[in-house]
Amino acid sequence: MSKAGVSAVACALVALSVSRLGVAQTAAGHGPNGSSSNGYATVQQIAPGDSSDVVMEKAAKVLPRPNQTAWMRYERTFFLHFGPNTFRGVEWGNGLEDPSVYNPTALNAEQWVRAVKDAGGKEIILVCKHHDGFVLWPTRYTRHSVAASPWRAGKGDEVREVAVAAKKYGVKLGIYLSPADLYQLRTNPKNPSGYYGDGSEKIRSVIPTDPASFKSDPARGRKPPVGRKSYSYGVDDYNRYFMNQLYELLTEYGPVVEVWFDGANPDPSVHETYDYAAWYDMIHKLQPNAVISCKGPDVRWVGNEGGVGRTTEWSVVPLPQQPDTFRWPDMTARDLGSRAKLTPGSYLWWYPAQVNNPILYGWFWAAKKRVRTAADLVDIYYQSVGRNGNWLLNLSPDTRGLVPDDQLASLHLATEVIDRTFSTNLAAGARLTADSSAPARSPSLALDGNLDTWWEAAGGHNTATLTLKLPHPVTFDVVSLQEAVDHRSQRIESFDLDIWDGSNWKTMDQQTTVGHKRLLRWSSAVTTDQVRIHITGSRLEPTLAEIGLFKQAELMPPPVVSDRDATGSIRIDAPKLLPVVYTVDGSVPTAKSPVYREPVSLPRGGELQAAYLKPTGELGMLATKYFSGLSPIGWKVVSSESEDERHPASNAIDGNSATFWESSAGGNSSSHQITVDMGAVQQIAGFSYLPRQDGVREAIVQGYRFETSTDGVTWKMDVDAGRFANVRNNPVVQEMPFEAVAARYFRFTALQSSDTRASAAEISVLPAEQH
Ligand code: FUL
Repeated sequence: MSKAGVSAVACALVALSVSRLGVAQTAAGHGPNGSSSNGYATVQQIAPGDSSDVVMEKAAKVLPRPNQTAWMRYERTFFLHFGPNTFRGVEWGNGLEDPSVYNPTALNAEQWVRAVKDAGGKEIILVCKHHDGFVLWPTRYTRHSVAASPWRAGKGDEVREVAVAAKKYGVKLGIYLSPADLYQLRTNPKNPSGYYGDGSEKIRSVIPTDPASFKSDPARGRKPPVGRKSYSYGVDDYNRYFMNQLYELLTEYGPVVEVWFDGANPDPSVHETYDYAAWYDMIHKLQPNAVISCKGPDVRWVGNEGGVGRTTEWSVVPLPQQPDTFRWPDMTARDLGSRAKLTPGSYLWWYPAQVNNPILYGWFWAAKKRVRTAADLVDIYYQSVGRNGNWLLNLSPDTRGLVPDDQLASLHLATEVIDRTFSTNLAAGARLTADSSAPARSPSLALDGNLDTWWEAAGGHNTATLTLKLPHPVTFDVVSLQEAVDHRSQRIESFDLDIWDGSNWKTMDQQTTVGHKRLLRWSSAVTTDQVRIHITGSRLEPTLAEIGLFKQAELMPPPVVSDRDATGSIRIDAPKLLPVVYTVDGSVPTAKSPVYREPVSLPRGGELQAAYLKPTGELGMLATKYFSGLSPIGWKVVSSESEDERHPASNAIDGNSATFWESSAGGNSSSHQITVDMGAVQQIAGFSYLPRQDGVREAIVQGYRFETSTDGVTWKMDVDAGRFANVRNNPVVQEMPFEAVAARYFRFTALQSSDTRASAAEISVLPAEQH
């Protein structure tokens, strides 16, 4: 943010005092909504008698809080998941891990941070402790940390190495500290004195606590680092443990811009109450500029891990109660902030979306996990940054402690496409006019490259028409719009984008919200010398801080690989009149790979990779698609415990990932079952489960049993009480290997799911020779 911007925001908030959550409250004498004299505030409450105009004005005058303004402009940020799970090839650990598993041979935090920097990343959020409870810095409060591992002979500090590298490369540091902690779980046989859920009383505790008297006398502190203070909270053992770790992270590693609290918990059988209010309070004292994300007041999880923001994405969100006492549940509904949601009594709060997604099909590296293609990453950029969200892309170092080349290659190519696309704003030099403008808010301010100056419609005008006249016709396929959110909140509710075709205006796109950034991306470019932005709905006078027209970088897009049909065939759609080369053995295609002529048959599973072959001999962008397990050729469902009439059991073996089986509601929630006859005996060594792919998180199976039989009468238990880790948040295909068996029938039982029903888009088996 430019200096001008900081002072403008500061001015808007002058005379406001900031409470625990950074809620701007007015000096004595002002109303309960924390509104300043011009009505702007960081929280507004809708009163029962408010007219719809008043509601709209309040919503349009909710400003980001000071710690959020810089964050919103980072746009591209990175996560880094690395820890015991990396060495065990799992997504979720169990708390039984021996610290000796953590033993990277070549860990190089500079390599991680350089990857972030080269990809235009402004921030790296490091997982400092995941759900397994292993601590990646030498904490004073448990031996279960890097200090007990062979890495750097127990002298290593992963957090320090990342913090030092981040500072060197000018990348901001964020921390992820998992509230769920399986090592500390009261029931963990490896740690019988675990704190999590130990039923201890809340007692006055000084943070930082003296580790020697952590249990016996927590009112005894240890000396805080120079320039830091001690704080006192009434907390139980686990919260004291957690806060001491937070304290270490927030006082010993330099500035921290984001603290990420995950809501996930692999073992909810043991209950622990998190003292969020105390955690937030201490964060505000130690790192007042940090945003608190996910289970916190400043940054909202977008609701999926697939990299998809809403096309209507409001950063102003109504809360049912005061932000100070709210517990920040996941907000996954489609509509979070439209007019219909702004009901009396709600508190309106700046709560922008963060789109987190892994570059692998999972958060931790494992040899088998595939990398998203550059084309996927570019799509995700448009679906996150381009939809008023920040993108949080995860990198996964392998067991060496290095981000592998395949992740770097994909990221590098995606970055090149994004950076080249946005390097030239084709609207520069154009003349922008508007049918109305507020004093000193002329349209030219939307073309000056400065987000802190903006065009604003004249008072009383909630619609507007802006016309961009270009000195010459330009060819573009991306339009970028940005509102002056740091100064005027988010207001635009709907707009049309028109181009002049020489004799008429032609509407190219109709969309809803804009916010910090909205990107329109078209499948074919248009050429024109006049563009019109028609703002058809706005909560108050609309603003635009910047407008851009861009042409997507001319890299050859990937061809489109179809689903595998029930007979095992896959088509490649290649609208460009160029040959397509492909492979099915996991290798990247080259100019010498087979040329696609007819559907490819992969009845036993595998990966298809394809790219256009240009006349120069170079390849275009890669499409890759993985097909799990055997095709269901000749399979049939023998029985299913129940099925919803719209989602029959046969959908689970139809080779179509878009349809799914769903058991009917009200059945026995722990035994929804499906039995399949594969028609002939096969050697199999595992099964795969593809969760429903429609974005709905209900009825996704989390715990299962898998049995096989050669005759449908005698059954062999292959896996009892198995679990899919993190499948609800990240519903990608789950492959569960087991010892090879001969089977003609299989029976899949859902032992636990995300509600009383069970569902499956596809269930298949893994042929034995693959393993
Ligand atoms: C989820 C976790 O369970 C995953 O393991 C990962 O850390 C992701 C960012 O959040 O909720």
